[in-house]
Amino acid sequence: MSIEHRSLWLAVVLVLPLAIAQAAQAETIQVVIDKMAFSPTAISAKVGDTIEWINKDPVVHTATVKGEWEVMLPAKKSVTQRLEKKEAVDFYCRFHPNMKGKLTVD
Ligand SMILES: [Cu+2]
Repeated sequence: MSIEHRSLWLAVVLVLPLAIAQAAQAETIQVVIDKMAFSPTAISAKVGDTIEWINKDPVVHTATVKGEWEVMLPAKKSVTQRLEKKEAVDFYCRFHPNMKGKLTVD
């Protein structure tokens, strides 16, 4: 086996499984907004995961954590948000404050 082939083989054996393992760890969590409600209302995630907010309603919503952050959710659109830090927060829609949920990022 030539040196080039050997290093290629090492890359496949050593690096590829690591890359696959890391990709498998970060998840995308779908949260659907339909008929003025978040679903699910309790979201459990890990740092590095992504939330895909899917707004099926014909009106704009937000996912707002008071004093922290806000994601605008345009009508009939999806928005992704990468979770960068650990937190346990209540979120709501600024325009329809009765729309609520809880997000826990570990
Ligand atoms: Cu709303």
